[in-house]
Amino acid sequence: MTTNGQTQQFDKVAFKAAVEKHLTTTYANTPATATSRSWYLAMGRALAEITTGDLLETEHQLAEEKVRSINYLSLEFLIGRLTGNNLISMGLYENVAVAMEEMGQNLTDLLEEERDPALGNGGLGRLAACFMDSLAAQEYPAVGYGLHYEYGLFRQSFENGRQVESPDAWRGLEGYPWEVVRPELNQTVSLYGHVETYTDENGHECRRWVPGMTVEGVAWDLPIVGYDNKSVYPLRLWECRSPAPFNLARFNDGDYVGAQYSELEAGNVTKVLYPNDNHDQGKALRLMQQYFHCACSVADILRRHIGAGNKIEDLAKLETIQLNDTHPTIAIPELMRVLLDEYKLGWDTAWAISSKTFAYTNHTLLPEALETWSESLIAQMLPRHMEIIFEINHRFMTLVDQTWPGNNEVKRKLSIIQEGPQRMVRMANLCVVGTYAVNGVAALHSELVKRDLFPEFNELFPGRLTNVTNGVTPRRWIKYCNPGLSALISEKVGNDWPKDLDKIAGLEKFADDKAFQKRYMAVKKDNKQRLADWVEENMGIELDTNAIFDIQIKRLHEYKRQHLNLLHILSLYHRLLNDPTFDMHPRVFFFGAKAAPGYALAKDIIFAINKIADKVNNDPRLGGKLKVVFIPDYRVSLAEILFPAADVSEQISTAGKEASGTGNMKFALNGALTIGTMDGANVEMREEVGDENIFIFGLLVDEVQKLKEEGYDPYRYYHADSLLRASLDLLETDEFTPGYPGQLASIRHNLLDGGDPYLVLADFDDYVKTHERIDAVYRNQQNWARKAILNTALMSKFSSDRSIRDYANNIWKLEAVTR
Ligand code: F55
Repeated sequence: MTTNGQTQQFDKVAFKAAVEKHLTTTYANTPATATSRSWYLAMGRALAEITTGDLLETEHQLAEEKVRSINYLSLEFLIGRLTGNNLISMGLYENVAVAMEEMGQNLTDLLEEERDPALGNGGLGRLAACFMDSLAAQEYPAVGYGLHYEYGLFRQSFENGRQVESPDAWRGLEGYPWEVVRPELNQTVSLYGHVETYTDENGHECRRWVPGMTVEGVAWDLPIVGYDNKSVYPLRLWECRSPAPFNLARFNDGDYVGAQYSELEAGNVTKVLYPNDNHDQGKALRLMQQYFHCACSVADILRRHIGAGNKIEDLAKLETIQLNDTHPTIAIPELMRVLLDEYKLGWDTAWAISSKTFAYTNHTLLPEALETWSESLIAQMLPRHMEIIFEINHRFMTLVDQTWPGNNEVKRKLSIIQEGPQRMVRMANLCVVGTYAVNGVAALHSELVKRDLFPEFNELFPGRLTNVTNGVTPRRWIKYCNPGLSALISEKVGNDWPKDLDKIAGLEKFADDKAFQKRYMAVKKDNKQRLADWVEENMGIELDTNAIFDIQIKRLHEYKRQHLNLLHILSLYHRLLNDPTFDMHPRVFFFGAKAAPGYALAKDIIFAINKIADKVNNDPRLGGKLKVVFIPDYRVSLAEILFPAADVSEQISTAGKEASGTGNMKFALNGALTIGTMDGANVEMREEVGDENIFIFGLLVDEVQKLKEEGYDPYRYYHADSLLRASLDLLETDEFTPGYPGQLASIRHNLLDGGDPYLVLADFDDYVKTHERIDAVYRNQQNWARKAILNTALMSKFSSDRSIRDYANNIWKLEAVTR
């Protein structure tokens, strides 16, 4: 691992002493008897001493200089392990490796002791983590605000092929070494109760919230370390604690005890991350999480703002708040409440401040993922907020009426309140009305947000709806996870590429260089071996690294179409066994995916993949040409092994459904070739790498819409395509579930009689043929190497540093501040 030019001052003797001190006094061990885990913890604490100091100094400097900051509000930050990454950012990787070696410890082994903090579901949470890394790397003043879940995303295991979930106590018994509790930042959060009218000292009639109960918000800071600079920003995670004994007494009084509290103990609010991605469940405890997160974060932003000697009227000048999807939307009425009821500002003043402070990122068009909350639930839990939402909507409806006089249709469509048997609050509409910028996450997605989701809003607020294409951090997703490739890149283009990814374009001129191709492919081979070793050790499956490693890793969802991949595997199985003329280069298909615990079909797809894997991997008739590996408990630390080892990246969502994708970018940066639809960021990746260096297939967005309008009939494809028919029919037999035919039939049933909502059958034939092209190209290793190199070389657009600069320049109007 190469070091940065400008490393932290490192005093090895002092560092070793700090590690030993933590080993003995914090973890009650001796160097002679300590386990690797204790050594890892002690090392983590010693490093955190450095970053905590830098964090406080950065905080102090930014407050003194009264600079503009971004506050990134997200219910999820899927940060992954911090130790290795922070060592790289601090420029201390090699120094610390030597120091630990002198104490008889191997750094690589110690890093394996860290559990992944899995405080997110998937792409949305991981994006937030990449963004924090890029904010710090470029020194854009920032605070990340999230929740301190006691349990992160569930751990996944398989029992007889079926997903089993277990709790993820990511902090262990000892606590997480990188976090520091900040008791002086505690907040009190109110819930329930009622709203009353009172007369203030000037004789004005005012409204105020009389809460029914309060809970305590405790701040935990994690350090986000700027790569090769001295800035450290906080990722501030709020933990909910039961009210103090004083409140408990009120609670027990009887006055405040309503049926509504019974199941909602304060200690439960931040117990667990909700495991749904792209699906809104509407649970009361989830709304409470959202409000708790927003109330603590808004209060902390105001504490910083006022505490630094600024006027409330200047809030939008100095602070901007980015809402990561609609999950923190309740921050808008919360800020309004504080400005109106606590700072006593008039509505127009308060609204001018609030609507110039917030911006919103949309991550999905899927109707089932667009959040709504029932009016009755909000009115019960947050009565004053419901009043404020009604007032926002009332004023907004007046504006709509001025623009489209008498048009009730458009009013119904745009209203924040959805009428019906029970009135619902549409959080996305509230966001569009209450923010100064709304962005989608890839060019295609942002166009669809304007064209299909919010066309009238786009007319009403011209310029408010924009695009910021997602990106990923090159520090974690190349430098840290792929040291072999990193060394090769540095040799050719110098050491600056991790903070200036445009430099990586310097590789382009080596794409045809035979010697370079060899070395590039040798790195790939090593990375495939690393993955193969992991699979052998953890799953007992032996793999040949000469095979094509074909990988699909992402949440399990119908729209992502893992079952299209599976049907292709079944088609290969069928051909290998039934068509003597059929030949293929050996392939290993890897999957990694968690299914939301309540998502039955997604779980059935996992079961089917596991069952098919069992059979295929042990069937001598296949001559070792086909292997299927479902990696259990897919998570960031496994992603770090998988992305560098891929030859082929599966990005096969139905066109128009995947907002962006970010795994697609990680694969291509690490030299995998994409097979993908014209969806999300795939479209822009094709623009960058050129059509010859990506395998595009399938229906386009407009073709999908047209086919659906005409009346899509999956049976048409079933009857017309014998390979498809044979593949689908295998699911009805007991080929993969001996003695139990029909165990995999739900997938076939969904695709045929269930109407195939994501057009799997319509794209099957093109998908199979495109895989045949991949097979042919792979046989020419020079040609393959050339394409792979060009993928790495031409992907610099997809650095999250560029995404953050886009936000900073076009939305936040934010300047970097160096320390
Ligand atoms: C989590 C919770 C809820 Cl309630 C809804 C959605 C999610 C979630 O995890 N969404 C998610 O991951 N969305 C993804 O965001 C990525 C980053 O923008 C995109 O790349 C990806 O296309 C999108 O599906």
